[in-house]
Amino acid sequence: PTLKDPVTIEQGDAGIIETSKSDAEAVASRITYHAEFTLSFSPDGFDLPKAYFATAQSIRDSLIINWNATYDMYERMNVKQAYYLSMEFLQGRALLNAIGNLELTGAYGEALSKLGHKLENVVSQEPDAALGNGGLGRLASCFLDSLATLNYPAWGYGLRYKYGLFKQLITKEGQEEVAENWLEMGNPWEIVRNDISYPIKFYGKVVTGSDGKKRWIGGEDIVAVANDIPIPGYKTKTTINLRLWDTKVPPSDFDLSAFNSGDHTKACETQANAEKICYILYPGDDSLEGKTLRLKQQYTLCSASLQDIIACFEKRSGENVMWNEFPEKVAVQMNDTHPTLCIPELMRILMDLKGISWKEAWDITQRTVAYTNHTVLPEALEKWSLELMQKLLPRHVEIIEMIDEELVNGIVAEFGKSDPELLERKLNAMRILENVELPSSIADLFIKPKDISALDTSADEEEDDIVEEKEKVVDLEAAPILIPPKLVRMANLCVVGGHVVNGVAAIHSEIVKQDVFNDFYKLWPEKFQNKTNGVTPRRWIYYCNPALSKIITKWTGGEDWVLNTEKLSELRKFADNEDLQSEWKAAKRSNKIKVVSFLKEKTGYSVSPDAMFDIQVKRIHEYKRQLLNILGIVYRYKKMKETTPIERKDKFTPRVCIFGGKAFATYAQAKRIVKLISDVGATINHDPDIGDLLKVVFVPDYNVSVAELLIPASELSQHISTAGMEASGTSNMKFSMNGCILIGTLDGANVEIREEVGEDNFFLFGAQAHEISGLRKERAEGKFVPDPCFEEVKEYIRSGVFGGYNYDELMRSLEGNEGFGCGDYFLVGKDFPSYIECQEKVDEAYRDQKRWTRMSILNTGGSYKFSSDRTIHEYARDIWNIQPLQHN
Ligand code: GPQ
Repeated sequence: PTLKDPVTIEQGDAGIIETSKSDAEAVASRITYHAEFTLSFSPDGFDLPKAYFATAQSIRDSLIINWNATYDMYERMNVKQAYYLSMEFLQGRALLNAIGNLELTGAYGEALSKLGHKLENVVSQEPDAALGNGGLGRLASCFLDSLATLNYPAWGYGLRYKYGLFKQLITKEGQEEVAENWLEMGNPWEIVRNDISYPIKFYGKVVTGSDGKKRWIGGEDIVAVANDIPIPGYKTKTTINLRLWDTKVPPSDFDLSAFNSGDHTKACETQANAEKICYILYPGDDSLEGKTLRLKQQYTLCSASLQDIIACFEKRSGENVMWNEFPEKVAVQMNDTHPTLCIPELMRILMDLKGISWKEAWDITQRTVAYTNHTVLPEALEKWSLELMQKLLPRHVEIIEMIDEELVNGIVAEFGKSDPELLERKLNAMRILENVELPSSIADLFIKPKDISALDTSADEEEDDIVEEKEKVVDLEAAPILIPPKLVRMANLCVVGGHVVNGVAAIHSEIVKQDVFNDFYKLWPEKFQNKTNGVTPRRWIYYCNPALSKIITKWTGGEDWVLNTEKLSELRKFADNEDLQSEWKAAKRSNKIKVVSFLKEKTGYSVSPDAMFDIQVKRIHEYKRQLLNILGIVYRYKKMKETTPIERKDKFTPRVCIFGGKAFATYAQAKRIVKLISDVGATINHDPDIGDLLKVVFVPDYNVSVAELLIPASELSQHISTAGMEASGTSNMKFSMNGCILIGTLDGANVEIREEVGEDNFFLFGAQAHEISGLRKERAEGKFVPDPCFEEVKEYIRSGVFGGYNYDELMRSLEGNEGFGCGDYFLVGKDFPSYIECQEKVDEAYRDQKRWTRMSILNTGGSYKFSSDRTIHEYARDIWNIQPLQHN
């Protein structure tokens, strides 16, 4: 099976199929061909890592054929295409998904076994592509899967980070972070396109040419190079593209004379400067750190992607480029505010490079871009220093200032000048620029002391009165004056510059309209939409849970549920069927047994597969309230210790409580929570009084692949954020699909999941979103009286039962009235009693296994709404206006 014995191939429905030999033989010869000629291994007896690379290379051939066919079709048909811009794509592994989507699982399994390997061992060799932090990045990846599967003409654009999300170690100190060099062994999926690259500029200055046109010159120049990752759809030839940009110094910029004169460091400096832009995935998750590098990353994504999109539009337009038709061919979706610079960048390109007027460019931009909001946490709404942006992107700041000025004029026109207070409130809420003086014609309306920002030294110093004012105030105060920094509010720019703003779950979209962007909503109600998130049923049921998939296929009468998720609802009518129930339980048990070995291997702890698997896996964040979960466990443990051994067995349902998730490296409170969980585990898991009644395990380095193992084995999962704070959540959907019952608050997509699966099949507790501000106020006024059980559990932790670490600071955050770091902002104390009570109901329900299995079946049967196929159809119809395009 080498070049002497070439493999003849033919296009099947979704890939290459060997004609003259059996599929498995053809596949085996392709694998050995790649082992020998692509990777230069000896084809005889290659080890597991090599088997992975050769297998991936062989499937990549099929993907490339399909990728090219899909691309050619888009070119030929010149249809409207959507572009999903995201700073994160949390792809996970690709091999099993690719083989399965091409319907070659059987052939590959057989071929690999001929070559001495098991398919499942080969696929687990692949490192996770972790170019994302959590939900937002994984959503982007689920969307790509649905787009390809549903044959929508669409691409993803992102950055090719050399180091993905850090690897998490759990040591005696708690969480430690290690760099994740996922590309160390090379990446068989990427196709480097050295011929597709675009110039990117930073710094420099703006000059006006003799023709009156603005030009951005000087500064630092780099190039962005395309790396394409083919994304195969399920059972379709459509293979779309995830184009990831890598940054390099322009070829002509290498400082040869510096190198020749011996200054090697200087010669390599520009190289390193350009390359470091794509070194690391910014580890921020729902947090904001203003860093030049991050802004460079964001601009690189926006500029390279738009240049590419525009080049494609021009090419497909031929001789006659009609710019006003751009929005009829292009839809750009901004995944949160990270790609906001798309707006001024599109304006810049259209005006400065294509000679289009402001008015027309603004119309085109607005009709092209749309914005998805993923959080209402105020600290996560990105704001950039105007000063930093001015230095790095001077032309964009001019454009943003113009947009802001037009907005201000629009607000004045709308609200008039008769009520200065109302007008001022509107301007403060809606302006893109914060702490930046208003044009004097408008500022004069407000009879107030001069705007503090006029004191900024960067203000126009030629105006004597301002300088005098500054001195006067400084004298009067005799203390340093805090000058509020001038900021650019990216979310406001998105709302103003895009034609649609959407939230990611029904309750979240309401909060977006009624609270976060209420002033905009009142002005432009038609801009606001909801698009409840979804997850791909391919990765999150079909591939990760083959045991359950077989049962679903059997009881729904075929595999079409993988594409038509509504078919899952047919399971409902068999929820009480004893045969289904016993098959269902057996599948869950076999998945649990896999997790038992995994936990043993990763943590050393032995757990029983007979206990209830109770899981909370997600980024560690105070608002997600892992602390509530672990306090509940400690309370349970304390009660167990207070009970006689016989009573204990009767009273408590055995549980294995599993946690997983990464804390942002500098988020001290989140790291304390990780430490507490692992300390509690260390004590309880070694307590002979407790045995299998309770185990607590923190799984290190939670990622997509670990999720694929844990979720199918879960029985109870926790989605217990303070109501109103989790925009949607997406793991809740994955758990429910896999027959796991949720315990949760009325937050994010929990609300809709509960509606779909039925309230009897969801464990609900806690305060509701509309009550939260009142409850916080009550606390701040010192009126909240915590339940004794809450005081008891904190006291127990403080007493040192869980080792020598001082948990006082962590416990104090749950006490007091107000302030950062105390005052229980996330209302753990308020919800604690109802959480404990609800957990007792969980115990009771689990003791009745028939009832539990019924609830489990009804969860899977009620989860079909949460397929990302449904979500993508809605985006395509309501925001992008794109149609599916099939290969014939
Ligand atoms: N989300 Cl703004 C992230 O994972 N990272 C972010 O930076 C922001 C949001 C999540 C959000 O917290 C979840 O509730 C959502 O389910 C998820 O985005 C996808 O919409």
